[in-house]
Order: sequence, then structure tokens, then C-alpha cells
Amino acid sequence: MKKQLALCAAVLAVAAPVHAAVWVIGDNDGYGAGIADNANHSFNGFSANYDGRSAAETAATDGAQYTDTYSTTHPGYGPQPGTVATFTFSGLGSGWTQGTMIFDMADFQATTFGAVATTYNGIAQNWAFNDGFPSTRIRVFDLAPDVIASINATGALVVTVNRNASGDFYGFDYTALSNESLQAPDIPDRIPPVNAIPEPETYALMALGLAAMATVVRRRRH
Ligand SMILES: [Ca+2]
Ligand SMILES: [Ca+2]
Ligand SMILES: [Ca+2]
Repeated sequence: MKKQLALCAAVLAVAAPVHAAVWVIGDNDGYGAGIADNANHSFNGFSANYDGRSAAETAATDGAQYTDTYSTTHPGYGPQPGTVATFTFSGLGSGWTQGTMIFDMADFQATTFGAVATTYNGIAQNWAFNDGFPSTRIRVFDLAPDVIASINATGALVVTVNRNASGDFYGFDYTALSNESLQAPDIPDRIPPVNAIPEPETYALMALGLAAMATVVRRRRH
């Protein structure tokens, strides 16, 4: 029995990932400000200190700490030595035959300020995007065979976005990886928006409203 269980585990390990899955770093909460997909960011462009992160995102180490901010949490215009955002997807297993990277990204202006240098597991990607200020954009990329091979070899996908040679100022809402071949229309279903948690005073107002309604109903009955 033990041998059979061990064999099953081994087969599962080799075959993984079996099921369609999406790994998300950060969250689809509209840059911490409820900004709709592909809408303009509320960032005013004057100060370089936009920060819509939750406390958990600020403390994260997988790359969520680089979401819901501008320019990878290193505020300032112009090239900034050391401004490299690293997003680490781990525990991916092997057996990958296809995959998709998804980014909700803001304010990329490669022609004006220089493209950022971006790699997937060390493999260079072309990120010469010109979306303009303060546009946000959902981008969906099929993973190339060399990237798929690197995931199978390491069980991980490490994305680096390096601003050392660029003066562009930009942001991410979240980044995500799927082991399916997805298209843009699939994204709202796979990565549904996360609503901001209502503030305590909102609950208090709702309770007051319900109490008032109950009073009206009681009065009408009399
Ligand atoms: Ca957030
Ligand atoms: Ca920009
Ligand atoms: Ca977010």
C-alpha cells in the first residue's frame, strides 16, 4: 500500500501541473484605488509617491510589494540605480506545455523615457510599450518555448523589471501567470476584481439604515 501511494505521488509530481491554474502576485483591486481595467490612473503626475498598498503587500517579498505603487516603490523621476522589481512565481512543478503572463500595468512611455529591461527567468522580453500618462493597460502574453522550458527546468518563473537605464515612471496593479493559453477576454473571469473592504463606518451606516427601515415597516403595520 505504501509503495502504491509513493508511486501515485511520484506520478502526480511528474504530471504536475495537471489542472488549469492561475498564480497572482498582488491583487486586482485597481492599484489599491478601485481603478477600472484599462482606465486612467488617478496618479497626478506631480509627486512620485503614489502608494495604494495594503500592509500585507508592503511587507511581501514575492513582488506584491512592487504593486499598487509607482516605479517599483523607489519614488523619483529619472533613472534610479537599483530600481529592479522582481516577481517570483514558485512551486510551479514541471510538465508545462504552454503558459500566459498577465500584467495590469500603468503609464509605460518607452519612447519618451526609455524602455525598461525585462526578463522572464533571465530571458529578455521586449517591453517597449507606449501607453502614455496616466493610462493603464491589461497585457496578456503567450510564453515562448524557451520560457516554458525554463519553468520546467526550475519549477519557477522569476520576472525582473529593471529601470536602471530608463527614466520612465510606471506602476503595476498585479501580475499573474497561468498554465493555460489565455486571451484578453478570458482575464476578467480568471482574475476577478477584488473589491475594497468597506470601512467600519460604512457598516455602521448600513445598520442605521436597516434600523430606520424596520421602524418605517413597524409604523405602517400600526
Ligand atoms: Ca492592493
Ligand atoms: Ca510613465
Ligand atoms: Ca493591486
